[in-house]
Formats: sequence, C-alpha cells, structure tokens
Amino acid sequence: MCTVCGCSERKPDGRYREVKGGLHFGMGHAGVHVAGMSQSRLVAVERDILSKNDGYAATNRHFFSEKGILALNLVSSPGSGKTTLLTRTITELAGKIPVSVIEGDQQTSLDADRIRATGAPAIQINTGKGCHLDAQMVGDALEKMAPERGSLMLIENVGNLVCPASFDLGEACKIAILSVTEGEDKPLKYPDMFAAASIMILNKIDLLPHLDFDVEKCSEYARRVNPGIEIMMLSAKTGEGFGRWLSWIGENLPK
Ligand SMILES: Nc1nc2c(ncn2[C@@H]2O[C@H](COP(=O)(O)OP(=O)(O)OP(=O)(O)O)[C@@H](O)[C@H]2O)c(=O)[nH]1
Ligand SMILES: [Mg+2]
Repeated sequence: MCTVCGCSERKPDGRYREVKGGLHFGMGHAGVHVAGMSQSRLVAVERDILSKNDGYAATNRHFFSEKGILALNLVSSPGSGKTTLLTRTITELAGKIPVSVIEGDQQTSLDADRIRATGAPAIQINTGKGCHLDAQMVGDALEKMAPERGSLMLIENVGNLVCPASFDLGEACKIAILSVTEGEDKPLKYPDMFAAASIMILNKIDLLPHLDFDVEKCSEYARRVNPGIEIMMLSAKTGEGFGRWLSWIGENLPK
C-alpha cells in the first residue's frame, strides 16, 4: 500500500521513477501525478473529461464541415505572437476570405478588442482559473457568432504549452506558434503540444540577428517529436515569410 496516498500502487510505478538526476512523475500509466490520487483513478477521470469533450468536438467539426469553414486552433505559450499573427492574417485576407475569431484568455477582452479593431468579428472566452479552451466553450461561442459559409475561423487558445494539447475543439488542425525568443528546446520540453500540432510557426524571425536561437536544432527537435510537422518561419510584425502561411490557408480552405 502506498504510504502517501493510500492507493494500492507502489512506488515507483504509482508515483515516480528515479531517472538520471531526478524524479519523473509522468511515467505511470496516467502520465501525470496528482497528490493523493491513484494512477487508475487519474486515468478514469481523464477518460471521462476527454470523452465528453470529444462529443462536443465532433459536433463542432460537423458544423465546420457543413458550412465549409476552415477552423484552426492556435496554441502557444503566452506572448509568442498569436494575436499579432491573427491581426496581420485578417488584414492580409481582407476582401478575399471572411475571417472570424474566438479568443481564449483567463481574463480580459484585450485580445478580442485587438481583433475587432481590424473589423473582423471576435468573441472573447474567459476561462477564469481554466488553462485551456474546451470544445463545449467553442460550441457556445459558435452559437453566438454564426460564422459565414466558406470562412476562416481562427481560435486563439489560452497561452499555455501544456493543457491545450489534449483538447480537441473540432478544428481542422492545431498550429503551434513558437517565437524565437523562447529558446529552441521547447519542442523537447513540451512534446505533447508539438506532437499534436500539424504546423509549427517559428515567429519573430525579425529578432534572429539579435539572438543565439538555433533554427536547425529547433526544427530537428520538432521533427523528433512529430516527424510529419510542417515548419514555417515568419515575422508577424514585419510580414516576412507571410506568403507561405497565407498560401497554406488558401490551399486548405474547404473547396
Ligand atoms: N519583434 C517581434 N515582436 C512580435 C512579433 N509578433 C508579436 N510580437 C510582439 O510580441 C508581444 C506579444 O504578442 P501577442 O500577439 O500579444 O502574443 P500572444 O501570443 O497573443 O499573447 P497571449 O495572448 O498573452 O498569449 C507583443 O509585444 C508583440 O508586438 C514578431 O514577429 N516580431
Ligand atoms: Mg493573444
């Protein structure tokens, strides 16, 4: 019997494994540790949460498919440039593709205000203590927004490189944005996010001359966790590299 939480699992399987230089709490079958909760209980709770989420995600995906909408889920750490990327994307696509935005943040409507300033419709979701958007929240926002047929729906997730990886919102794909000021090691440190993403956008490349960020190494790390990931380099500030991003959107809009 575990002396800490009273579960029937024993250390190291139930709580941690000793690894070189430390303790790894993610090697039990739940892949995560919560104080006082057994691995099997954790697996049951996660399955319950994610299966309910998947039901809502399927409804959202059906909605997008029926309306010929390309929905993208933008995920990253705080401040990597998601909203800047969105505002430039909206401006560049003005008069060509209608765009609407769902913004996710714990608090404030600052990002939705930035989007609305471009003229595009935006709805802000505040998650309170929550660290990610879930599919039910997005479904509620869709009911209020009624996005146009054949449009682009950009969903900016809460700035967090961990939790949004696990939640399907019904999007066509997740796009991970990593700015070059964050360091090239992030795909290895937060592998779930880069494994879940179809594209990694390396943003803020205008700053590369001032940094020691290793683009080759970062790309190799991203491909190590996700061999199929597409990598785009751009600057949401200057617009450098934006052509490829805009072409990708055009190619992936439902015909
Ligand atoms: N130099 C440079 N700065 C950028 C670029 N993109 C964004 N920034 C700056 O980075 C800061 C954060 O940008 P945001 O677009 O607010 O980042 P975000 O990911 O939406 O942030 P959260 O919503 O808080 O997670 C701002 O000061 C932007 O002006 C870029 O390509 N180059
Ligand atoms: Mg933002």
